Amino acid sequence: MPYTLPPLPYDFGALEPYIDVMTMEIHHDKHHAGYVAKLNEALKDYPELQKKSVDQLLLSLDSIPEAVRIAVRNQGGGHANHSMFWTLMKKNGGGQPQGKVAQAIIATFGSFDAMQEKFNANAKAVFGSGWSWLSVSHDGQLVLSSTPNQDSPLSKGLQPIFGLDVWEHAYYLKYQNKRPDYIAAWWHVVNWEQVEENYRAVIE
Ligand code: MN3
Repeated sequence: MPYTLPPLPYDFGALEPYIDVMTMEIHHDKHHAGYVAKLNEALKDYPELQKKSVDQLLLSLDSIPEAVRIAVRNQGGGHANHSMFWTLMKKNGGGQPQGKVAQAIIATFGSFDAMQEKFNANAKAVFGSGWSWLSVSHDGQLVLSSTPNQDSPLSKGLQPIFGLDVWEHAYYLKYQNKRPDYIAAWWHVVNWEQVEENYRAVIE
């Protein structure tokens, strides 16, 4: 199978108490695995598409045959988004960013707190399921946005460096209807070294 589920880079319980162990197990082993399986199933008769990375597929959705375009958008988006999401968290994470991404955040939004406030507002405002993102545009600018469902910023010409899953499956077992509490807790597990690496990979 061309697309595979990346292993979680830490134990299922590593993000406790902010993200509970059962949520992590189901989220990774069932939800993310499901996106991978359905993407492989959708592209089984498209060997040329299978040669592309999932990010490459999402960069040019218009060029994907119509018969599988929605599957690539949803299942491929789910695969790409979650593959990044796991790496954006770690045990004993949180705090504030350092390095170039921190400088860019201050230059763009005025302060880390101002960025965080807008990011959180976008996350809370997602109606139904979706994501809040910090991305880099083609001209190197940081951009905050949200996407519905599993849509990737890549399909909008943005390179995501940082994003939060606000689907209910990401938080419902522990936080139920209290999405704002989940959003607030999540900042305690952010892996800022990875965000810095993602930012440098785009701008350098
Ligand atoms: Mn999810």
